[in-house]
Amino acid sequence: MKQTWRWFGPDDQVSLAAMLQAGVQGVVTALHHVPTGDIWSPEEIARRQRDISHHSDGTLSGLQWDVVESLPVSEDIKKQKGQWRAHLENYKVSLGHLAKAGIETICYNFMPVLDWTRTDLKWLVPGGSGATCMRFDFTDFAAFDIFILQRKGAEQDFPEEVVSAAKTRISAMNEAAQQALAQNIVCGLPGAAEHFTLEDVRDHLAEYDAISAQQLRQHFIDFLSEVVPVADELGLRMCCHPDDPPFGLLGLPRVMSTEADYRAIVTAVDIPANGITLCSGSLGARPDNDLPGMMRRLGDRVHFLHLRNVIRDTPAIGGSFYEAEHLGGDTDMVDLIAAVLEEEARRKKAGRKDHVIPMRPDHGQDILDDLGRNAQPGYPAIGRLKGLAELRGVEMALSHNVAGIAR
Ligand code: DNO
Repeated sequence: MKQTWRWFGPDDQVSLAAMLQAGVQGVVTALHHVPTGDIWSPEEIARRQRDISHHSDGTLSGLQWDVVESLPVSEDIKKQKGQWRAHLENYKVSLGHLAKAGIETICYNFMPVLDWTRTDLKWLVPGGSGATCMRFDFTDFAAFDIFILQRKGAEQDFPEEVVSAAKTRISAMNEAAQQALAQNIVCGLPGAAEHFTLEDVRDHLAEYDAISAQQLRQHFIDFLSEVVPVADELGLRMCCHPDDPPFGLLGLPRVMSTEADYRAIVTAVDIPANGITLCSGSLGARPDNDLPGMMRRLGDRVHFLHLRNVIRDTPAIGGSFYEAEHLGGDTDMVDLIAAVLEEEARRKKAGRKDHVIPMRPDHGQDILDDLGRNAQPGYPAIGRLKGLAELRGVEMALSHNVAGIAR
């Protein structure tokens, strides 16, 4: 695996030097300032590449931009309305510019309206260490949906006991707590392409009333049919990030939550450039997603890995979970990494030039000096460094001859 790291650009509180100290080999970033749907110009791409290859004092960092996360797909493309055809053309032009700049791996998602969703950004990790992490609490989410957003029909989307727990929860929250909850959910977490108000969310939801999951999947396939042949021609690898969390929210359609969803998409446009971001943390929030198995069965198309773990409160689909230590959650990370190494060995044998798969330690708990640093939620320096070090250790141990995996 190539050990990469998400960096939000020069304003990121985590410096290039810190990344090098963590042993990072490559960078994952995006032009977050370019509005979704616009073209990424060669100048802006080159400027960001320079931000990565040079420290602020002008000396070389030895790092390069390996993966785009994300080249966002506009709401218009997802809904096939408004400017969607122009956005599609712009997307292809941006791909051309990225290819010219030598960046080959392009991550994106096809989640309607909201990118990743959490209710709590600083939840105390159980055990009393004082570390914090991100959490998705189903009752809080129901409280938001039913009582703050006041979405029509929301109450019918939750089991009765969750509705009544949400009622109790909301009445115990003061105005500030309610605002903080809404902020966490709709405001757009780091990397999200859009930052919405409650009103914006209501407007978007109304537009999705007429779009079924089947139709959204068709829009997705239409997008891929246009974009993937271009990517293929340019020598790029596209990789779709799963829904996070991988179950329905706000009555919206979801089409990238399960192995079956992934299979439908990769076979609909059956060329290698149409690939997957295997995000073990997002997918792992559902007990029926078998991550090592998915890697073994879909590995051929996995162009990018997000390695992260969660602990689920319940075995039900669509419940609460929190972000655990990288080796400590419900996904068997050692088995998953073994599956990755098997895939890399297969690719190497087949002579594929992409036999080293870029991986980033996804998210991290806030520990030690992270507490109080106020870096981007989910993207602390030390919590991620710890995750990366652990993942690297697993890879090294499994790759060692004594473990019997010939690479
Ligand atoms: C969260 C991220 C996501 C991801 C996008 C990809 O931490 O994994 O925001 O970048 O969904 O388009």
